[in-house]
Order: sequence, then C-alpha cells, then structure tokens
Amino acid sequence: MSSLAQTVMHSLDNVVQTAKIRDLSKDFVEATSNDGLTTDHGVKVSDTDNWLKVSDGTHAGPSLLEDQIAREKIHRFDHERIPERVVHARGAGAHGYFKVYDNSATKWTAAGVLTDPSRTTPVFLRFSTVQGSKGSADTVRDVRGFAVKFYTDEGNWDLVGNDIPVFFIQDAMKFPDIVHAVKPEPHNEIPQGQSAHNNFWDFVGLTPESAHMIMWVMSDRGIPRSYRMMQGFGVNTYTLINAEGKRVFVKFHFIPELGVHSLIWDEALKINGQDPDFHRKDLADAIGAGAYPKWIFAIQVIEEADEHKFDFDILDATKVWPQSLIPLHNIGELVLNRVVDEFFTEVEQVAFCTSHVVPGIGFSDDPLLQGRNFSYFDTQITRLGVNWEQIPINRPVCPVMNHHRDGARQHRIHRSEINYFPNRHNAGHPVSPSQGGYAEAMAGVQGMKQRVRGVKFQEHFNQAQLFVNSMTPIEKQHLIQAISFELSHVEDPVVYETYTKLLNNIDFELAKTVAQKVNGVIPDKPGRSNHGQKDATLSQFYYTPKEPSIVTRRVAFLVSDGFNILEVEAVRAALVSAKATTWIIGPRRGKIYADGESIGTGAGIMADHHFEGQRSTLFDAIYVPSGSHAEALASNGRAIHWIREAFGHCKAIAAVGTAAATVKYAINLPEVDIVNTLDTDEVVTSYGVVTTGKYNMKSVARDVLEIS
Ligand code: HDD
Repeated sequence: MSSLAQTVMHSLDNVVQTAKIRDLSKDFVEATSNDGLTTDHGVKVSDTDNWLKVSDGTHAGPSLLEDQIAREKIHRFDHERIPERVVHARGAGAHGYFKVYDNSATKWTAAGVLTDPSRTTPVFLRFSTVQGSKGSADTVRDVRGFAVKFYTDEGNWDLVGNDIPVFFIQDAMKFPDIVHAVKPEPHNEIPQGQSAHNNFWDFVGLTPESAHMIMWVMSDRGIPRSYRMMQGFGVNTYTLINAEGKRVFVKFHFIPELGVHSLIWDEALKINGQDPDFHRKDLADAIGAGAYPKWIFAIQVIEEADEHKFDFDILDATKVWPQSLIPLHNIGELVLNRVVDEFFTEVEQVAFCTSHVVPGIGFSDDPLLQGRNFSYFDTQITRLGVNWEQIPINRPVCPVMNHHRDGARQHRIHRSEINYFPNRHNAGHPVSPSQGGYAEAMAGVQGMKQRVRGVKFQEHFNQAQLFVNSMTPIEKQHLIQAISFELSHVEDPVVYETYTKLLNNIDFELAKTVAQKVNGVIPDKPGRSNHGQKDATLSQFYYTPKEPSIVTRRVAFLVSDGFNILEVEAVRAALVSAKATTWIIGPRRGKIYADGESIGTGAGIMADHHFEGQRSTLFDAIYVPSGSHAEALASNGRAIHWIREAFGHCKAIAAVGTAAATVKYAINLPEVDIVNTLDTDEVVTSYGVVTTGKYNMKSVARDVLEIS
C-alpha cells in the first residue's frame, strides 16, 4: 500500500487514540462527496475554474477584479508558504506514545512522565536533516534531528535532540557561525544537502572543539538506513529534581529496538537521486504496516556532588558521558504508531523549545543549552507567530490559563475582564510547587561576570580519539573514506591542509591515510600520543539486537519469464510472515510468466517494478529464484547490474538452483561460494546467501541482513 493510501486510511480509521489525537480531532476536517465548495467566508461557490470575465460568449474578454471568489483562491495560494526552519528544514514526523516501565526514577525526579507507569504520554517525534532546505534529499550525509514533544499531564516537554550524542560547538554564541559555515555558501547558494565544501571545513578546521562531532558525522551515523534505526540523544546535560528538591545531572538516550544501521556512501548517494524521500516513506510505510518503530528510553545520572570528578566537564556538549563510567538506566519506551494526517499542519507547524520542561526536569549550566533556551521560542515567532503554541499540534493536552493576550493569530477568546495578576478574583493565580507549580531547584553559583569557557572545555581531542579507537575496522574504514570524500570537495588548499593537520591530533593512521588521498599534509609522526582507551558502546554494532530482525526489511525478487513460481511463493510467504516486505522486480511492470506457463495466458505474477524502475539500492536483500529464466536474466544488463551492485553494497543475495550461476556470472568473482538451496526454511533461517571466504558478508556488511 502506498504511504498516501496509508495516510488516508489512518485518518479515516482513527486507529490510535491518545489524549493528543483526541485533542487534534477537534480540528479534523474531512471532505466528503456531500460537501459543497465554499469560500473562506462560507458562501457556496458555483464555479472554481473560470474567472469572471467580460465576454461575448465566443471569445475570452478581460478578467474582472470584481471576482472575489477567484481573488480569494489566488490570495490564499500566494500565502501558502511560511519560512522554513533556519536549520533542520527537511523533516518527517509521526505520533506515538511514551511509557515508563516502573517508578524507579522516582529517586531522581518528581516528573510524572518519567515515574508513573500507569501513564501513556502522547508524543510527536520529528526527524530531520540539518543542512539542506525543505526540498532536499533524505539520505545526505548529515546529523539527524530527533525532536520529541511529550504531551504530559503537566504540560509539554520538548526534548530536542539528535542522532549523535555530541555537538559541533560548546557555546550557543557560536551557533550562527557553524550554521552559516555549513549551509550553502552565500555567494552562490552551493552546495545543497552537503557539508563537502570550503566554508564548512574552513570553520571546523579553525574550531577544534568540533573535532569530536566531526568524527561522529563522518562515521556511518551520518547516513542512517532509516530513522527507525537511529539512536536519539538529548545531547545537552539537563537536571532531574525529585520530590525533596534534590537535583541530579542527566543525559537522555533513545535506543532503537531494531539496532543502529547505516547505508554505505555509494548507496546513500544513489538513493539521493533515486528516491529523495526514502526515509520519509520508510517511516510512513513501517507505521502503516503496523511495524511500529520503538526505542528504549534511558538516562545517565550524575549526582551533584560528583560533577567535577571527571576529566571532562559534564556540562560540555562536545563530550559524551562514557557508559563505562556512567551507566545507562533503561526506564521506559517510546513507540510511534500513527502517521500524520496532514504534513503542513503537523510536521511543518510542530515547533519545539528546549526551554519547555515540566516539573521534575530542569536545566544545567551547559552553555549550549542556556543559549538554546533563548533561541527556539524566538525562531518560532518568525516562523509561526507569537501564538504558535495555540496551533493544534503544539497545544498541550492539559489546561492552559494565563494573562498573555493578543498578538497575531490569537485564537483563544478569553471570557474575562481580567488579564493581569494580582486581581480581585484571584483568577489565573500562581500555583505553589506542592500543588504542581514549576520550581527550579536551588543551586549555588558564584563568580565574576566574564566571557570565558570552563578550563576542562579547552580539551578537544581525548574523546574524538576515544570514539575512533572504539570503532570496528570497517567503521574506521568508512570514516576515512567519508573524510576523504569531503576534503576532496574542498578546493582551497589552506582549508584541506589545515584539516588534515588537525586530524593528526586524533589519530595518526587516519590523518596519514586521508592526507595521502586528498593531497593534505602527511604527518610523519602522531600529533599527540594515543591514550588507547575504548568504549564498546560507541560503536554502532554494539546496538545490534541479540535477535536480529528482518521486520520491514525490503527484499527484492529478481525474475524474468520462466522463473520458479512455487519457490517464489514459498519464500515470499516465509519472508512476509517474518514481516519483511517483498517486491517482485522483472523486465517489465506487469505479469511475468512462470516456468511452464505460456507467455500471455499464464497466471504469472505481477512485477511491482521493472529493472530500471527501481534499483538494488532501495532494497536490503535480493532473491533470485531458480527456473529457466536464469539465462534471460544473465543476458539482461540491468538485471546483472542489480546483482552486481547489491553485491558491491554487501547485501545478502539468495540464489537458488540455476540462478546461482547467474549470480556468479554477475559478480564475476569465482572464489565466492554460493549457497544453493531450495529449502525455504533454510533460506529464511540461515544467513542470506553469498556467505563464505574472502567476501564474507558478515564481516564486511555495514548493515548486516540476517534472514531469520
Ligand atoms: Fe537546534 C532546530 C537539535 C543546538 C537553534 N535543533 C533544531 C531541531 C533539532 C535541533 C532536532 C529541529 C526541531 C524540529 O524538528 O522542529 N540543536 C539541536 C541539538 C543541538 C542544537 C541537538 C545541540 C545540542 N540549536 C542549537 C543551538 C541553537 C539552536 C546552540 C541556537 C543558539 N535549532 C535552533 C533553531 C531551530 C533549531 C534555529 C531551527 C528551527 C527551530 O529551532 O525550531 O532555533
């Protein structure tokens, strides 16, 4: 089913009911065949195609300004666009819910959303890329936004995070610089959806605090396979406050049930052109198919007394809190189970504010967070107007009562003569903390007013090195390739020379290999000694589920006339029952005839796409059934390209019987063993197919597909 059909189905079936969906449903508008067309002022419209004209009935004459119906239609259209977000313009979103497992976090926080297991808190999650504009492609190399709005009983809590746990800069005051540097260059508006250009690498080369973040963005985290297969991080250090008013520092994490998986760069590049909406569709399709994306929600906690115990500053957003030092506590889960009904009113108009927290959650002195707390509300005023929190997707599910008034697009009609406090009726009065009023935790501060960075904020390379040390060899190889790609697109030698020099502070081999590839400064010895530390939890392989899953994985069946239909049906049924999605790809979109069937009259099978209509890049695995079609496939350049490209992207390839020779011919690597099996159970329980020897899929696969 197309994602469009799913969207419609969802709005009609109304399958998921949370407090927020019930709230939104007050604003649902559904056109039916009983509804006639009206103007915005409600008058019925008799003609929406012809502007009122002076005409002799045979020839069109001048159009009349008098036609208020035509004018309204054009006016409304002229003003459809609002400013796109200055960053994170390209995104997709979905509804869902959040639940904690138990009340174990009560010792740290009084927040009901984090402690009350009987609650189901509605959420809206918007994923995004950062650099590109609203119409850019999904699979660019970039950070992904992971912004969650929790509609709690005590008000909205916005956790505006990313898929990477650290950030480019330490102080919010540098945000406009990093964003200007990464965005398309000002003189020519190039490049779109890419960081591979002079200005970005110029800035980060001169800003060593970004080194750690650059390693993450250049790692495979920068090109996720799916929004559903990314971690989410609150990034900044927040605080939790318990019922006694005691404060602890906290970092928030989301861990995807499906594990963390990435594309490889060649796939990402091609998908950018083949299907720029790849991630957006993937999200809608998975939810539509009932394979609801799920994340474990976890926290890391540091007691106030331990704030200064670490060799990094725990308020520095360019540092992780290594899990080897500060363990994760899994306290709940977040599930997305409903696609949006309308993109603009939900995904485009949703607006987040880091400053929006609820009782029991607070801020820290993290200088990035402090600045963010100013910036988000401010930007929403430009984007949506000062009353942006009245927009349906943004309004809380709990009562809102205050003396804020007026402003553009005010929708609330306050039936009271009182718009101030104190007032003679005690209307809209402050609520004490014991009654649920928000209370900041008491925290001592001392110092002189000055423009400074903390002392530990000055160290920039230890954790960049920790991250690189913790990578598996294949992750490291991809990191080298990614930085080399980017610096190859940097034209100014000053810029790529500066960056290759900087790399030597992180890793000698990395610096040397990249410099050799991009004509940078090749070091003859390490810029600093390697501390040799590792943390396994920094590698994305750490998050591969113990029981790998093929739920929602896309498996293409490559067929031509003369394929073995019984085999296709059996394997397909097995894959579908394991909740993978299957697609028939043939020489044409239409009927493909099986072995023994006569062309044109047999029952055949409908191909979803022809070989050129979709490419191997859009699938996780391919299956080539046996049958007399093997020769036809082998003589079809496109089919051969399919197999060869899938092999190059380390995908699992199943080839059965006669098809084994076709696959072998396509990949042209005689030493590769083809597992040849007709036993569907085996195909479905064993590992894909091209398995052993030098080209062992398991060791090289970025995104290991287990057919299990
Ligand atoms: Fe930001 C949007 C994440 C630092 C200023 N940011 C935005 C979004 C995400 C993040 C996910 C998109 C929200 C949405 O879907 O609507 N930003 C981060 C993270 C940061 C961070 C994880 C570092 C920890 N941001 C940051 C700083 C500033 C901003 C330091 C300014 C001082 N961010 C903005 C913004 C945006 C934004 C300009 C653009 C659109 C919006 O806010 O609503 O205000």
